[in-house]
Order: sequence, then C-alpha cells, then structure tokens
Amino acid sequence: MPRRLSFDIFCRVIDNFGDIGVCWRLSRQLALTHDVRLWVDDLHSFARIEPAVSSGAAQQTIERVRVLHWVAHMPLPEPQQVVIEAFACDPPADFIQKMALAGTLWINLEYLSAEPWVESFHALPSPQASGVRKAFFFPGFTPGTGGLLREDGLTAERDAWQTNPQARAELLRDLRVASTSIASVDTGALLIMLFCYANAPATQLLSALQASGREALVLVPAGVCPGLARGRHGQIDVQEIPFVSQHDFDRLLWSCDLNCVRGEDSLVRALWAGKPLLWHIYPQDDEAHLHKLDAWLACSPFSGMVQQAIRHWNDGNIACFAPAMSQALQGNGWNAWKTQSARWSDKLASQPDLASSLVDFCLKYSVKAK
Ligand code: TRH
Repeated sequence: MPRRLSFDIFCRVIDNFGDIGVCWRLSRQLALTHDVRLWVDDLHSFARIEPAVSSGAAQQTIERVRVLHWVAHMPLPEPQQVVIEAFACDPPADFIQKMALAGTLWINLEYLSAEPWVESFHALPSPQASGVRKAFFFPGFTPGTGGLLREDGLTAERDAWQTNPQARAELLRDLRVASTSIASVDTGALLIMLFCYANAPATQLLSALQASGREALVLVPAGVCPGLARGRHGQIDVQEIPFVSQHDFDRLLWSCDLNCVRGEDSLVRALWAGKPLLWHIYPQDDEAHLHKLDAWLACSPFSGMVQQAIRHWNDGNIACFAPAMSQALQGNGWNAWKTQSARWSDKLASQPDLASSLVDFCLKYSVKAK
C-alpha cells in the first residue's frame, strides 16, 4: 500500500481557467490515494469547468477532495503534511506560521515551461525566514523535471474512445451540434477545436482551411474568439459549443483532428490526445512567452513547416501564418504531423507523471507522518 499523505493545495485564480484547471486535476488525482484539501478563491470560475461545484458553498466535498472557499479572515485549520501553493499564490501569513510549528513541507508548484533551465531549478530548496522547508517543483517535458499531469489509465481510455466513433457522435449531439454537421464529420470533414485567446488569427485559420480544400467543422467554446462569425464560411462550418466539464473537454480533444489550445492545461491535454495541435501561448510582457514557445517548439518533433505555422499563430505575423498552415494541412505534411503528434504523445506518456513524481518527492523529503 502506498503511504497515505495529506495535502493542502492553494489556488488563486488570476484570470481564465488554467490555475484552477491544473489544481483541480492535481487534487483529484492525489485524492485517489491521499487526503486533499483544495483552497480556491474563485468558485465561479471553478464551476465553469466542474459543474458539481456550488459557487456559494464555504466547504464542499467533490470526488473525495475537500474544497474550501478561500477568503480573507477565514478560520484556519491545522496544516496538512504538504502544502502546495500553485503558481506562487501566497498562502495566508498566519497559516505559514502554523506550518512552521507543524513541520509542514511547502511546495511551490510552478508554471509549465520547456526552457532548458527548468531542469536545473526543479526540486531545489527555497530557504525561508520562517524556517518552513520549501522547494520548487517544476512541471516539464523531460525526465529531469516534475513531468506532466496524467491520470493512470488515461491513454488506454483515449485509445478506446478514439476507436469508437459512436462515442464522439453522442458527445457532439449532447453539445447540440447539428446532426448534418455530425454526419459530415463521420464522412471525413475535419473536426477542429478552437480554444485560443482573442488575438489569435482565427480568420486566417479559416482561410488556410479553405485553401487546403478540406471540409471542416470548427467548434468554438462559448465566449472564445468573439470576433469570429459563427456559421458557414465556404466549406467551413463554425459552431459555438457550451463550456463542458474537464472530463468532457478531454473527450472533445480526443475526438478532434486538430486541437487549437491555449495556456497551460489544455496544451497538456491536447498532447495526451495525440493529434495535431496549434498552441496559443499565454501572452507575457516583453514577449517572454515567445521564448517559451520557441523552447517548446525546439523540443517538439514537428517539421519546420508546422513549427512556422505555430510560431506565426502566436507572433502576429499573420501574412506568413495562412500559407504555412494550409501546407501543413495537406498531403504528406498533414500525414507527418499526425504521426509525429501520436508518437510524441506516446513518448511523453512513457515518462513519470507529475502527481506520482510529486508524491515521490514528498516521501523523499521525509514528510512528517501524522
Ligand atoms: O484558461 P487558460 O487561458 O488559462 C491560463 C493559463 O493557464 C495560463 O498559463 C495562466 O497563466 C493563466 O490561465 C492565468 O488556458 P488553460 O490553461 O488551457 O486552462 C483552461 C482550462 O479550462 C483547462 O483545464 C480546460 C478547461 N476547460 C474545460 O474544462 N471545459 C471547456 O469547455 C473548456 C473550453 C476548457
């Protein structure tokens, strides 16, 4: 039996859904074996990706995770053995004092990056004036990092899903996609997820699809790409779909032929789908995000043409995006992209997953037994 640990996970929603998206996946996975308390300051955002969440509840238990609404001046319980602050979100000062007395291990779970320096910073201690033992934990794409979130049995579930077109059709029906559109996908139209930030050159994506001569159904989650007209654009059909749970979001990505994803969590989930993807990276000051993007492209197996398309999807060079993209969608370019995506997914899935690495790390740091 693996040793049972206890975790507090602190999540502050800065914007969008990635902060809570990552924390919720990690919480659920750890809660299968361990005791997990998740502190979240914004239950409304949480409820968008997890319909079981009641946004008015101070405390609730969902999938074995005790969810606390994190507000100022709330009563603070005794800390668990391990406190994870996601993305440097600062647990309350009074709680940190309690952690010092309790001998808690404090982990700063960092943002995902493929930059080479990550390996040398992963798992380093971060000495604290309070005396609490603290360490950095970096997700990443190589075995020298903390890895990527991946649930046990995920790839087997994905494989079973991808060999069952009926499951895809049912999911699309549940999302109120027109039956004629579902039929077109069944007969070969490309199914595309479009989840990106507002400045993505989405119109140029449609031009690239038109130039490739392929029929396509583009699914756009509610509120995404508000400037892109829904409806028919030549042989391309753009349909809005409601936000779904993370569980269904994964299955949507497994169902699509091309996943346009963004931020951090949906990128990882698109990698697990094993299909071609366009990543719209979260924008940062001084174009730091483009360095992160280049580092990720450098570790990807994608051809120069696909790398160019992904680079220009992000860097505002709209004129160069559409030609690279339309080439990437055709013939050998497209077939190679599909094969490389599936192989990269398998390769990444052969490495330890983030939750298991984190638990191993905590045990090695000899967490105080309760
Ligand atoms: O929402 P994001 O843009 O989040 C971003 C990034 O994480 C970024 O790195 C961070 O700095 C910023 O937030 C604050 O993209 P991301 O990371 O892909 O998160 C989206 C989450 O929403 C992911 O967990 C999937 C989930 N989701 C659903 O569950 N259902 C849906 O229908 C959709 C569209 C998304």
